[in-house]
Amino acid sequence: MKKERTLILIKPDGMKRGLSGEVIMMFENAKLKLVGAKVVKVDEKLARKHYAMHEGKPFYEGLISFIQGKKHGENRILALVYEGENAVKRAREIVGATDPEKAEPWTIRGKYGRRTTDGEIENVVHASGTSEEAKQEIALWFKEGEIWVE
Ligand code: FUP
Repeated sequence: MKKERTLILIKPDGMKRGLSGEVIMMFENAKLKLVGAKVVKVDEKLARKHYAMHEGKPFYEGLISFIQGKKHGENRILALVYEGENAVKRAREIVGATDPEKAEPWTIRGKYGRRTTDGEIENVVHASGTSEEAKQEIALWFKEGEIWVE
């Protein structure tokens, strides 16, 4: 088993609804180790870099606006880095499917995510999809000295 790191973002919908404690508790219960945490105000440049892979898709501009908190009047994001064996896959299991209506009911998105009446996804958290993605995303959101090392 390989020890790896993954990036979790508690998005503006999660922050606005006061769900950060619930989310952190679910990762603590899974015994993933918290090694980085900070509140970030997301500007457009960071939003576009983070979601570069979705550029051009029909939901892209909505996503850029959403992640900056423009839809919730809440521009705080809590960025977290977790470490552990198979951390990327384990975190994705806790987070659940992208579409909250398809996410298992015990996952974060299954419990707390929703689709708005316009059909937009508000799924509370982001979790890196692969180990490679996690490395790039952690480097985007955190400076080197901000991550805990033994
Ligand atoms: P995930 O890795 O589960 O966060 O999902 P993606 O990277 O594929 O998507 C990022 C965000 O884009 C999702 F959280 C919600 C939004 N999205 C949509 O609105 N519609 C889609 O069909 C896919 C993603």
